[in-house]
Amino acid sequence: MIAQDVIVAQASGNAAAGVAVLRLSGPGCLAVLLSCLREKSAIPARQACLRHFVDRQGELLDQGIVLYFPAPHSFTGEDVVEFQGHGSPVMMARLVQELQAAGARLARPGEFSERAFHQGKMDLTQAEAIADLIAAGSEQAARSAMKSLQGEFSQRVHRIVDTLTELRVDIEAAIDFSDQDIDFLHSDQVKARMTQLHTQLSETLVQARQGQVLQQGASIVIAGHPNVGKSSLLNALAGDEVAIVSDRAGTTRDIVRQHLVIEGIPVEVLDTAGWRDSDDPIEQEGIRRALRAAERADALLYLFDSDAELADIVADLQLRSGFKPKAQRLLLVRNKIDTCPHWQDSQLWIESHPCPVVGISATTGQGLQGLRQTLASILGKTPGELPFLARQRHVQALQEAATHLQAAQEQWRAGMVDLLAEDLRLMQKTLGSITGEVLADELLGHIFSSFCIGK
Ligand SMILES: Nc1nc2c(ncn2[C@@H]2O[C@H](COP(=O)(O)OP(=O)(O)O)[C@@H](O)[C@H]2O)c(=O)[nH]1
Ligand SMILES: [Mg+2]
Repeated sequence: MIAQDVIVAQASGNAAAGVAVLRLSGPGCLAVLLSCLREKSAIPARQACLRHFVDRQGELLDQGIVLYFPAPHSFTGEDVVEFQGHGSPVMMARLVQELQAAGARLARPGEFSERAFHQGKMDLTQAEAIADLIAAGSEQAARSAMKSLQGEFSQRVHRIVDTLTELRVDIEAAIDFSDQDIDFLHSDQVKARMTQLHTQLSETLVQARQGQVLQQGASIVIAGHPNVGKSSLLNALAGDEVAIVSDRAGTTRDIVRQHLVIEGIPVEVLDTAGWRDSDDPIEQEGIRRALRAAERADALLYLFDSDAELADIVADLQLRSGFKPKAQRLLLVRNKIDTCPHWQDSQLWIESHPCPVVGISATTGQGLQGLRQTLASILGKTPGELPFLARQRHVQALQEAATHLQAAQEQWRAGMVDLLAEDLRLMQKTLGSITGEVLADELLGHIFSSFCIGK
C-alpha cells in the first residue's frame, strides 16, 4: 500500500514546552514545508537547518530546525520532514493550519505508525510497542515495551512459525508418501518438532501473560468489614494520606482510587466501604459498589482484624449473596499485627485453591513488603527475566494457537493426517495475526486508531 498524500501532525505533546515537533510524511512533504519557509534553499538530508516559518503574507510565525529524512530511511519509510519549533501550543496549531493550507492533510491517530507498518519498517507488535511505550504506567512496563519494540516478541513468534513450517513440510511429505511402508508421520523428527512447538508456545504464552499485566495495569480492591484498616492500608501503600482514617465505622463510602506502582506493575488501588448491615441508604450504596468492585478486581485484598478467626472469615466471604470472588485472585490480609505479635503467614484452602494469608500492620508498615510481593505474584509476576510487553490481543491469539496445536496433537495420535495438516495451517494463520502478516484491514485500522495523533 503506497500512500499518496502528505500528512501532518504535532509529534510532541500538546503542552507548553521548550520545543515542539511537527512531522510531515508522504511523497512531496518537503515541498509542502518549503512553501511555508522564508528561505527557499535546498534542505540537505539528515542535517539540521535553521529556518523561518512564515505565513502566506510572509509574516514570521516561528523559527526552528528543519530535518529531512528522504525515503526509505525514515520512520514511516516515506519522505519525512520535521520542523522543531518553539513549544507554544497556540503557535503550533497555527503552523499546522498553514501546512494544511499548503497541501498537507491532518494525520489520523496512529497514521504515521500505520504507514511505517505498511512500508515494512516494523511489524504490528512493534508498532503497538511504540504506543505502549509512550503510555507505559511504570518503568518496568516501559522497559518491557522497549523489548517488544526491538522485536523480541516478534522474533519469538517467528521462531515458533519456523518450527511449525518445518513440521508442516514433514506432514506434507507424510501425505505424499502415504502409500509407502515407512511411517513418516510418527518419525522421531516429527515427534521432536511437535514437542518443540509445544514448549516454544507455552513459554511464549507465559511471558506474554506477564507482559500483558504490565501493559494493562491491574486493579486491586481492598475490602472487608468497617474499621479493619482498609483506608489505613491504602494510605500506607501510597505513602500518603489519600483516604480518611477514623475509628468511626462507616467512614469510607465512595470508592477512593489511587494509581501506584507495586513491584513494577502499574496498579490502581481501590479503597471501599466496609461490609456491614446498615440502614443508611448512602452507606448501602457504598457497600453495593464495594462488592461490585471486589468481583471485578484483578486482586482482592480481604482485610480483617488481627483477632478474627479464619473460619469466620471464610464464612463471611461466602455469606454475601451473589458475591463470588475468584479464589485465585484472593489475598487474605490480617491487619493490626502490631497488637498481636504471635502471628505467622499461612494459607487457607478456598474452593480447592490455596489463598495466601499475610499479616501486616498498616500503622507500623510491618509485613507490607511481603504483601506487595504476594500481590505481584497473584497478578502473574514471576521472578526472573523482564518479559516483553504484550497486549490482550496477543495473549488471545497465542491461546488460540495453543488450542489448534492441541487439536493437531490429537489428530496426529489418531493418524488423521489431513485434519492434522489443517489444524497446523490454522495455527500458523493465528500466529501470523500477532505480527500483522495476516490480519483483516478493518482490524488493522482498529488497532492503529487507538494510538494518538502524531504517532
Ligand atoms: N493498631 C493498629 N491500628 C490500626 C491499624 N490500621 C488501622 N488502625 C486503626 O483502625 C481504625 C480504623 O482504620 P481505617 O483505616 O479507617 O479502617 P477502615 O474502616 O477499614 O477504612 C483507625 O483508628 C486506625 O487508626 C494497624 O495496623 N494497627
Ligand atoms: Mg475506610
